[in-house]
Amino acid sequence: MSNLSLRCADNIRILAASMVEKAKSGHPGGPMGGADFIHVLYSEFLNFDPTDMAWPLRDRFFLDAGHMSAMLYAQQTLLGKYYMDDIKNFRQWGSPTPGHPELDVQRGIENTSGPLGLGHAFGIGAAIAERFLAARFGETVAHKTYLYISDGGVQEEISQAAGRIAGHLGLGNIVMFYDANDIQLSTEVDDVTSEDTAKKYEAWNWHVLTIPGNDHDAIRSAIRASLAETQRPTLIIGKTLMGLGTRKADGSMFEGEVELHGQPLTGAGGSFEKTVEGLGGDPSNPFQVFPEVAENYAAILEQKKTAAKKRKTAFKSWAKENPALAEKFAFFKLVSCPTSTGQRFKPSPTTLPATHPVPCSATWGARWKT
Ligand SMILES: Cc1ncc(C[n+]2csc(CCOP(=O)(O)OP(=O)(O)O)c2C)c(N)n1
Ligand SMILES: [Mg+2]
Repeated sequence: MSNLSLRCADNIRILAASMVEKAKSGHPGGPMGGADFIHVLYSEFLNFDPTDMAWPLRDRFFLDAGHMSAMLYAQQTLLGKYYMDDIKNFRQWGSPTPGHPELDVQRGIENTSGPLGLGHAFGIGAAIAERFLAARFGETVAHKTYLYISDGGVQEEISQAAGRIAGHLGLGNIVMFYDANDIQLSTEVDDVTSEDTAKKYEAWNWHVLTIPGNDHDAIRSAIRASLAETQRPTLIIGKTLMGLGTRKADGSMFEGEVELHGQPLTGAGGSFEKTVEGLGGDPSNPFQVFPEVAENYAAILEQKKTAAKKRKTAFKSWAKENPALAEKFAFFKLVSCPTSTGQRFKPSPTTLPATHPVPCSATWGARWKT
């Protein structure tokens, strides 16, 4: 695993822990353990256009574990979608960073989450919709759907219904990462269940891989193997470490502890200062993006834009050659679910309060100056 890749994940860990510490509430342990997966996914695999976040052909990322919002906000901050002030105001009334995420496509938040299992079901539904469109318009409109779930989520009953139908339909467009840190809320997973999650999903016709979930190379290989599997959904069981990088006041490690689930590191028995220091940050100014991480993400954003532009050009050629289908696709793109009165409506772009503008890509780099 490269030092730069790890440095990016450590930056996410520091920002997530800092948000919770400043808010004096939230969930630092899950985000610190999941930082490796989310960084590798967003930087190397997820296709989207940073200048056009609602682009219909973008890949989707559905977070099931809403309590891990700090991880997603930290990731989207590196991608230029939050100002540093936004994440400094984590969990504050009226801020765009509520404790559990709320739909905000312009900032890369594809679903509202909090009730465990719901993100699993949203993701499967979206993947079915994607296959529905691909069946009518061809693979030119295809994209991937990524899901992120945790111990509590895979146990929820709604997840069984969603997982079963995804396997039955052979939704090869799904890649779900399971953050298996063996801890859930106030207990160890073994204390409440002895279910074999791998076998359960295999029985539903899923392609299941088990990997060390904090190892960047293992994550890369698993995502590649998932993308190569087109006939079944993939579950990547990532054995992660809750609160990776957390230290105690004497500098010794304090990882994998149940207490790290839902309170600031300090309250849990760790030391915020020692943790930030150990992860290579500055405890007196922890809300920072390291220069090399900023440089890396600036290059990543350029790559995403270039790749999206290429895809958009290909789509335009397809639309020119298939005008009737293109017109129909535009219709599908514009309509949403029927309302209770049976009328169809056009979804408007997510409405954002004027006081919380989304950073625009032209000002990327200036957005952290607060
Ligand atoms: C449907 C539902 N029931 C209960 C909760 C309360 N809850 C929040 S997090 C959690 C479990 C956390 O365990 P895990 O998903 O493994 O997250 P980790 O502790 O590893 O961060 C529970 C039960 C919830 N969010 N949704
Ligand atoms: Mg867990």
